[in-house]
Amino acid sequence: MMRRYMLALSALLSVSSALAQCLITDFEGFTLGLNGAVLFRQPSFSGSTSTFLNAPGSCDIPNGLYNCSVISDEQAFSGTQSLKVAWLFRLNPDTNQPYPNAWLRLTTFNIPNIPNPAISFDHKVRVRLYVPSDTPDFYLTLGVRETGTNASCGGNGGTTGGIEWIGATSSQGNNAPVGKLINQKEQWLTVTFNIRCEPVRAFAGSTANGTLDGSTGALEQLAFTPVDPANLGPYIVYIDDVETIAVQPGDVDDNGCVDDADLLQVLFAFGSEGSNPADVNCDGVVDDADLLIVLFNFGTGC
Ligand SMILES: [Ca+2]
Ligand SMILES: [Ca+2]
Ligand SMILES: [Ca+2]
Ligand SMILES: [Ca+2]
Repeated sequence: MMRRYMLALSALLSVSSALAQCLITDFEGFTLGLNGAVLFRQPSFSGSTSTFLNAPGSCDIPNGLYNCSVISDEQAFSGTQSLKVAWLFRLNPDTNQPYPNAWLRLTTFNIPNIPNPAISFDHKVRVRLYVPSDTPDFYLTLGVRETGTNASCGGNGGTTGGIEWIGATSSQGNNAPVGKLINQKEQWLTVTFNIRCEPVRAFAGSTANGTLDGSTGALEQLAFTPVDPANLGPYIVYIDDVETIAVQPGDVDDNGCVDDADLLQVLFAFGSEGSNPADVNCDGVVDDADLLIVLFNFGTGC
């Protein structure tokens, strides 16, 4: 009986390790100045949003050219390097007015280094951001492609299948996703998308239907939607440590240990509705069910 249990357990572990959590990249070890070559393409790459951009071919910020997805050592969450992303929106040349539906689609599509990274939809995707004070506020949304890949985490997850938005509850001007508000400046932020918990909205492709199909796919894109589309920028954002992490029941702050810090987050958020990390059972409200999950798991991982 015990042996059968152990076999079942090891089978389960081997299945889950096929797409185990991972650090997709910390942007270390790449040549400084590489543009549009590591994880995310240049802002101008996607035809979905290039219309909205003042996007020259190159990245030369001192000379006013903002088309950057460059390896930089100006800021770093880990090590000495991160990815510096910079773009500028433009006025609609027909009306001389800002586009009310402006956004930037920053995609991993078949890029030379770390293309279409494979992820499990059962994990969280975590991104670190540093936003300089001059960058206007924006919304960040995660786009995943339903490729059903068998690749290991961070490997090439492919480019077939539809794309769903994770973490957007609405859209601006019809198609610009409104995800997590990013309005804190001059500090490293941790932005976490708990894929199974977040609202899902359809973007594009055959299986894009507002519901996650399958359990694996590719991290296809990040969407940057301006809070005020009339604010053309420039927008500068540093990205570091793009990773997936396991969902550990009761670990609200994702530090690997369920303790009184997690308990306090549930208590402070008690009664609140909508997307909230303290809603550990993902039912849209922070209540005693979440409290019980934290208490039952108290001490785990500590
Ligand atoms: Ca780094
Ligand atoms: Ca779908
Ligand atoms: Ca914790
Ligand atoms: Ca709940």
